[in-house]
Amino acid sequence: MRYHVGSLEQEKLLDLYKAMLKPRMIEEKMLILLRQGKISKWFSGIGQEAISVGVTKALKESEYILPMHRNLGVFTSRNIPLNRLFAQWQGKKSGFTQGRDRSFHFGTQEYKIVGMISHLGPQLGVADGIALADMLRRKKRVTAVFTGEGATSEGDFHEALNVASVWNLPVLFCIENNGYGLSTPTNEQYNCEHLADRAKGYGIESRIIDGNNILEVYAKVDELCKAIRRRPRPVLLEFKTFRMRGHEEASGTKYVPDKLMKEWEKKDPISNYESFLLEEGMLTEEMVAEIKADFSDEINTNLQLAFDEPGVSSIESKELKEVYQGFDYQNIESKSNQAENIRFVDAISQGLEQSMFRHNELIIMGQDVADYGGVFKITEGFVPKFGKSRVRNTPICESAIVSAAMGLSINGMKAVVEMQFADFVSSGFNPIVNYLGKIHYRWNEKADVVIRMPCGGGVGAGPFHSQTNEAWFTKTPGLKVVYPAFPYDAKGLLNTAINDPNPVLFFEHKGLYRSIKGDVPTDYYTLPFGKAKILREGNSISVVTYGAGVHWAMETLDKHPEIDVDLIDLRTLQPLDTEAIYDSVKKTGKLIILQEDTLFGGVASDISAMVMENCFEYLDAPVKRVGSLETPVPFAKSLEENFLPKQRFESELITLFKY
Ligand SMILES: Cc1ncc(C[n+]2csc(CCOP(=O)(O)OP(=O)(O)O)c2C)c(N)n1
Repeated sequence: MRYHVGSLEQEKLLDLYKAMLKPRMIEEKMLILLRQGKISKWFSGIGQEAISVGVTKALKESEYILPMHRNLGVFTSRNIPLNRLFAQWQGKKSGFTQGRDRSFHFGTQEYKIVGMISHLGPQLGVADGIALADMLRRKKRVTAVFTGEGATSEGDFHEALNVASVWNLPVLFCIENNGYGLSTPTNEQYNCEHLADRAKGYGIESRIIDGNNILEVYAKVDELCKAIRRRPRPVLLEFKTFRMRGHEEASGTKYVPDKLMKEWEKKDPISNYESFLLEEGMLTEEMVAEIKADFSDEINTNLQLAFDEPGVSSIESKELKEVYQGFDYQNIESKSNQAENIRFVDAISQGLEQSMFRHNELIIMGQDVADYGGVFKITEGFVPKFGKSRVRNTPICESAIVSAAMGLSINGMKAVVEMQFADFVSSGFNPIVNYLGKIHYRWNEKADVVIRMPCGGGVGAGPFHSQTNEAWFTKTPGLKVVYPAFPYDAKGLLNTAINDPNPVLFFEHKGLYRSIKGDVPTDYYTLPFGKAKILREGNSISVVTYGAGVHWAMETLDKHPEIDVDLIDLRTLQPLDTEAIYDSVKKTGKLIILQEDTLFGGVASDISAMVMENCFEYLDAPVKRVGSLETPVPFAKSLEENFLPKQRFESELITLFKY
């Protein structure tokens, strides 16, 4: 292996050596502990240390780095105290996730490290968002993100590179091409010569770097970082290297030809570099022994600290509480008494606009949201007021954009993402439920993101533009779900959603956009989450519903003045105002829940179950759920009418009344 020292001083050369040796020695220790059953899984980065170390050392400490599962060298090069790392791997409290997530699945703002989720790809879009925040604040910084060659096959890789290119974001995309993705060799993973060649297709620069040569890694990345800080832009790096151990220790390397192993053994980044330094007289055998003895002491001392720490115990209330970031809701009332009678769509637009004035670091992202104003015209006229850097048109890549919103939040900004139609959220589902929804519980980081969801049927739009998919999200701890039915609620709740540092799915029924009007205060105001609204009061039945269901219920009830009901509009589904529901049921003794969504596994089912569990003695009739037919949303008017639950609600209401 050839080493070009260039202008690097001896001190730096030795520093790089030590920085590679430390993770190697930690790993060797971990492999022993693994065999002794003292730690669980281990994903080895042995043989790949030059990449983690070279990249981290080229970055400034203020620059974010997003490592994967083989990048121990990133963590050690950022000088994370070893006892905390060891505690993390043992699921202990002084780790970074309080025993809630394993291995390298954590981040730390203190060290500007944002660890992976198991799904690999979303990391890349998160890096885009972090870099976007730096760019918008005119901070000349680089964000570095890692991926294996296997994960480059995920859509997230393509989306993230494309977004970075279109927005010219200062991201260093680092592919560690180590020959295998689990057992899959590169020729079954991709069909081009070099992954670096793909950069051309995205219109970005790339380099191929010998990932086993620390001086090549460090020098090239350092030079690139300086260039990117001067002139922000994305760059794709392909580090050629090899995975010397199994995917994880238990899975072995049987499928790797011996010849390959032997070839790469000779290219070991540490032994080669050590020999070079010895030959050059910059290192002596005594120094090597001394460095190793010091590291060995450090590792053993810190391991002991971690082993001595008691295991975590589950305090249920704490576990539940920390799924969400604490939010000190401020009730803000409209300053003036002025109100206007406006449409649902206008109320949302107004809330969004006033929030943009209120939060200078709030960014709106979505397809066609800039000059075009979004397909529903909610952001019409925003560009002249806030500029295109804050009202951002995105390519069609929901996953990367949700991930980028996550990145904006990590870097201290706020984001509102407009799904063009709620149906398309399925293309961004993974980062919502796995990244945004879980991040606070995992490592105490907020996801200050609102996802606006134009949803719902009755508009003759067929299976892919009509769904109301709130139950995909109410199921996932960590997300908040808001579903207003009136302009007043829509504006106030949207403002709160934007203030709340937790991820909020904000459902806006398209059918209500232009059909429902109401008096809405002209000024900014907020409304609390978790407070249902009692729209009508009566004694014979409790009707619980939300969204378009509220209007269907009102229409139906208007036809039947003989049925006096409590009509409850839930307004938010997570948190859910169970108290309002229980209080009403205890009074009326009968409950019917109306939802637009298909019935099975929906919100109505859970409310029904909760009422059975908590108010059984008060019930005078079985709880009734009414929802859409268990089919996709059909297109033809007659089919859709029968699909939707409005008519069934009327007959079920009468039946329940007579029960
Ligand atoms: C979305 C997703 N699919 C599959 C897996 C299972 N899995 C975890 S790592 C891995 C291989 C990754 O290969 P590569 O990206 O090359 O990284 P390497 O492990 O080689 O460093 C697979 C298949 C996963 N974690 N996430």
